[in-house]
Amino acid sequence: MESLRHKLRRQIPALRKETHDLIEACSSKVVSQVTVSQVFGGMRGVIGLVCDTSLVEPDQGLIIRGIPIGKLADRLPEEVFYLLITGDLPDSAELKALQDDLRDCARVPRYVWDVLSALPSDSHPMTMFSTAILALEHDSVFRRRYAQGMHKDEYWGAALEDSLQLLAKLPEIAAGIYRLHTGKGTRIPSRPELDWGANFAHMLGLPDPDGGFARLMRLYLTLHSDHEGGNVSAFTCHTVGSALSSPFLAVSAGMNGLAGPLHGLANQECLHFVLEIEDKFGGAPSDAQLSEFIWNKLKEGSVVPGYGHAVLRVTDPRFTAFHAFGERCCASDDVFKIVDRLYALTPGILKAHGHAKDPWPNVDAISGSLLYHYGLKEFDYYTVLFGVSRAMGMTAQLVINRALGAPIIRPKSVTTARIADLVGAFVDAA
Ligand code: NMX
Ligand code: MLT
Repeated sequence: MESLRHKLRRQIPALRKETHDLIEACSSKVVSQVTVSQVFGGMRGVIGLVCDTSLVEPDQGLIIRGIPIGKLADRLPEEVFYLLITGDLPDSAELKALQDDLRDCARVPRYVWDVLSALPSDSHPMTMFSTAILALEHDSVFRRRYAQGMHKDEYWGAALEDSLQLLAKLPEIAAGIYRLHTGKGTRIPSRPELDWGANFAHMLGLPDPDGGFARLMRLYLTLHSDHEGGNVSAFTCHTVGSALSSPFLAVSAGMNGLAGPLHGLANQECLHFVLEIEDKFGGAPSDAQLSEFIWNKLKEGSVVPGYGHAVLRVTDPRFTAFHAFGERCCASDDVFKIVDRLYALTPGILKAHGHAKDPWPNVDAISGSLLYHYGLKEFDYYTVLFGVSRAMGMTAQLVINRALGAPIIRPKSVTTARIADLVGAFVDAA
């Protein structure tokens, strides 16, 4: 049986050669052009990054190493991490070796809890989460070995050690934040014999008589694991990591981007939106009432949280996977019913409104309703769950980038006047 470290050590020379040969053979070939609207429009659609862990196709959604996310819904999150980083699903021995590795480094140092306890208890859970990751930088193997003069061919190995240390600790840290933030009581000791997702569910401490919440948690962690390289958190992590900042510094930075309402925090915003509807109408409203409510929000200049996407142009397959789960476990729940009716009505309204390029739901439109059903009702915590999962994609991308010797990120910016100059437009210099 081959460990993850050995497998990567075997794979990396071929990966380096493939990339090197492609650049040698085609270095001046054009893959993308940039228009003025893209320069001013968040670089939407500009191909300027490579990410081999996953790809988001506008008409299909997330594809991890060639496998559509819908086909991975029954896989454990650890299996998906292995797939992201190596390109292969693990066999049972490889999976066990990875799970053993994670168990071996799961203990969270005391100082992390001291730092978290020193924060105001009403700090946003994402602030706590990002701070805890930053604090762990104290023990970074990458930083220590870099200071000792590590050869650049070995960067990926040190980045992998830090990544495994981080992933192993995240469930306990995130569950600890939940207990601290919600005042639900002391931290619940880990049950290392469980898989990563089930152990996390256990440490959150919600009643789970039939194991449904653990199943949801595994699905949640699998579906959110990666979304190619250009989303705010992945791109931020990549940029910070490209300065050879340690994985802890890079992932913490990525989490700060995930904490924004147009990115990962949309799941919190979305449940808030659904509960506002439930509260206003005393339960699930009629379609006419719901349409009027959505239109009023749009007229007030708000976005409908959970709808639209910078890349997708169809219903997010992660939404579809959660929807199938919800239909099995909570179809008669009012909150789920509202989410369901929003799905029936919002795309048509957004099309008629005519602003959003993608009127379809993304993953955040539904995830909260399922958590809510299982009693996880503190919706300002939801983005932390997203973060635990997304750390897998961020670290997988980072390890591969260090293996490929990816250079420091440094695109060129110019002034507005220079853009005008470049395209022959007139701009008033005053
Ligand atoms: N509700 C209302 N208006 C919208 C929505 C929406 N859900 N989505 C986009 N628009 C508007 C957008 O504000 C923009 O308005 P204006 O021209 O007045 O500036 C216009 O439509 C064009 O935006 P797009 O090009 O369609 O979207 P963009 O690529 O810039 O942004 C999102 C993508 C996801 C940021 C945007 O669709 C949005 O704000 N959605 C709601 C928040 C959300 O669900 N975010 C979660 C993303 C997924 N995640 O997990 O991170
Ligand atoms: C994500 O999962 O990162 C989001 O869907 C946002 C994105 O891809 O831009």
